[in-house]
Amino acid sequence: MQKTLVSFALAASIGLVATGAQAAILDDVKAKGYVQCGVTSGVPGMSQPDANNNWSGLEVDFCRAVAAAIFDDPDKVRYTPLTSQERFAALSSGEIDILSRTTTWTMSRDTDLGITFTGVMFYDGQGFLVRKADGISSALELDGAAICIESGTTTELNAADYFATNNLDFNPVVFVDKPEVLKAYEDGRCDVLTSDGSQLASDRTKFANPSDHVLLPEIISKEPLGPSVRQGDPQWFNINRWVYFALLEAEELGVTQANVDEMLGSDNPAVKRLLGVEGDFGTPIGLAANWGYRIVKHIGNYGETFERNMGEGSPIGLQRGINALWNKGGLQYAPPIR
Ligand SMILES: N[C@@H](CCC(=O)N[C@@H](CS)C(=O)NCC(=O)O)C(=O)O
Repeated sequence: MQKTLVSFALAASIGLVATGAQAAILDDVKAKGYVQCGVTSGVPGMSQPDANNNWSGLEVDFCRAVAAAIFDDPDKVRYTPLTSQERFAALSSGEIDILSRTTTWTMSRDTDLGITFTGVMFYDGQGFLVRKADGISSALELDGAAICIESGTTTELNAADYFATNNLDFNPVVFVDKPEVLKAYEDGRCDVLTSDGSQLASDRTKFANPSDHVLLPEIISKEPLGPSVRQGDPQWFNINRWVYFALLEAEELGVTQANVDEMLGSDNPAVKRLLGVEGDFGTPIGLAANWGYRIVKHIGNYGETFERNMGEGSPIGLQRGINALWNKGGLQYAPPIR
């Protein structure tokens, strides 16, 4: 009997610890007053600091949206630049609260590293950038080429697969961070730069003469890039997942940064739920009822952040393509808020 009681008490205390752990990240974030967000060392359009260390980009906007939902203040974010190799340990160890850094959702990362992906901010694929002067028109002409790559990436693995599958050789020139990769390519130490297509578009903007470099037509992989969080905290996972969905839902419903206040008076029940005018979808995830309003007020909807950071009017100049909403021919789709 005594034994049963003891084990019950033990189980209960373990249960309590587990429950405490579940709420830990949001509580910790609220207590410290900011979200710690893992980013790149600088990829324009995704995450890039300016001269005053103000970060911007699509992936930065995701962290800002989480801060807006929690604090009604998108500036309550601190940034940790990470190399490809450092990023997962930084998340699993608790050094950062969110990893939002050009990171491809793969099975092993999702199941074997103590982290969980929460959505896809950018559906991407790996491509190749070469000097126009070299006159190369297809990746199949790259036999024996020296290729600049960052280590600890899917990029490295996909290149190996692609060249092996096509019975081609290549000479990988591998670096641990982005500035080294770019410098090596610019210095002519390699013939080819390979990375996620979005990054190649971004990298090109950094070169002295962007039009001297061309993207080859082959896209050799699927690179669903999205934020991830530590495993074991369903509340933090849900917050991150639903912040992403709210960005999409706002776009689908036509709620923008410019009209969000007017939309508070909308008759559309879906708009009312998104903005917290009707129902309370905040309390179950530890947020205020108007968490969706806060996101759109401070960040805008998904389409607005895409256009501002990566879109045709931005220096990166990408079309929406498969990142359009599902009802506009793309893959971006949010389950309903109800
Ligand atoms: N999406 C790929 C590649 C991501 C990646 O880390 N790419 C490098 C460049 S190829 C990067 O973003 N570097 C930024 C940095 O080191 O700051 C992955 O998740 O493995």
